[in-house]
Amino acid sequence: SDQQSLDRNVPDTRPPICKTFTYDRSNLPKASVIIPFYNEALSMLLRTIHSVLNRSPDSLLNEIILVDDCSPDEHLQQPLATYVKLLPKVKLVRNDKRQGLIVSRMRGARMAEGPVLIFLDAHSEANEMWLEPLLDEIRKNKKQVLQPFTDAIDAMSLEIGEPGIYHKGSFSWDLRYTWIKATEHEQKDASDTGLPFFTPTLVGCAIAVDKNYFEEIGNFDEGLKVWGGENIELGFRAWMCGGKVTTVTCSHMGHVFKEFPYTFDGDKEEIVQKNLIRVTETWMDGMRKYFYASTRIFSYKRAELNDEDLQSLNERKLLRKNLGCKNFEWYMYNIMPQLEAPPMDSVFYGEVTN
Ligand SMILES: [Mn+2]
Repeated sequence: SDQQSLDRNVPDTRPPICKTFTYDRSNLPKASVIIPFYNEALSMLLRTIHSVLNRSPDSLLNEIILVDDCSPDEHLQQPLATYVKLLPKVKLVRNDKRQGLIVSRMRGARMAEGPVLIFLDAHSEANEMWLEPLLDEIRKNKKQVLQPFTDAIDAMSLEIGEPGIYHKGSFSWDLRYTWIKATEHEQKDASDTGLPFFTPTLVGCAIAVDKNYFEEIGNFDEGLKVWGGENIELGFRAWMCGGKVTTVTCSHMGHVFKEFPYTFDGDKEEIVQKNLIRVTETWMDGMRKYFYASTRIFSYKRAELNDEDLQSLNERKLLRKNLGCKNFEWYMYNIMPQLEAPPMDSVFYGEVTN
């Protein structure tokens, strides 16, 4: 019950300029933090919860919603339920069966009472003053999807590492998430000014967004199963449909980058491939050809889509039309010019496998 005693000294990884900023808390919207988990180590989950409770001003934290995606782990049953009852603001709901990360996040989002949603992975640690800079950005402009700056927590020692240099979220033509290094002047600018910088796609482990705006642009695409592609899809959608995607330099969040980010029921590769096909078909217009050229498996899987898949895909295409979103070429030229089109006119382009 004594939260302060559970706090530790962590390295404050924010750029020094951030420590000079002040925020008028009475003017900031309140946040609901949504944390889905599946068989997370209890200690890691509690580290996430306590860091949010300890490092968020009471007046700005509406609630923390834990969504158990049907974890069989015993520690996460009665022991967690009993412990959570001792904590202020923490709600625990459990899925009857596995729903995956994306659907679990949306379950939390629908319950949330705060005007701002913050989706957080269950293996995170919020750093000092993590919340105010995010909320202040949303106060200034609701039509954006934000992420804090992510510091890696070492998966073995569980220590928070030194902050990395500034990267933006990108993707390869097979729609895997990649990082691109910000240019030297962008890096200097970010650390000197503490101002947010734009990013083409989201890393996905922590996302902050105005609840109404998120609903307006179609929430997470719940046709994406379990995990995979949702961070790229949301990046495309926000940019192409009149919003923007930003990394908030002064908000720092520790995160354990796991080898397997989320546990799957079923064939992981196949689920992710189908998700990526869905993202491609919804958003990439004529540039889909580069995606399909990157590996032949996508064409095979595309042929396997059934009527139900195609119907739900059409619903997303309709959403895109109704929102009056720009085309993918606009996105590539304006937001992601660093990514070059593959050499389709060369003799061969593609993969080598054994
Ligand atoms: Mn994660």
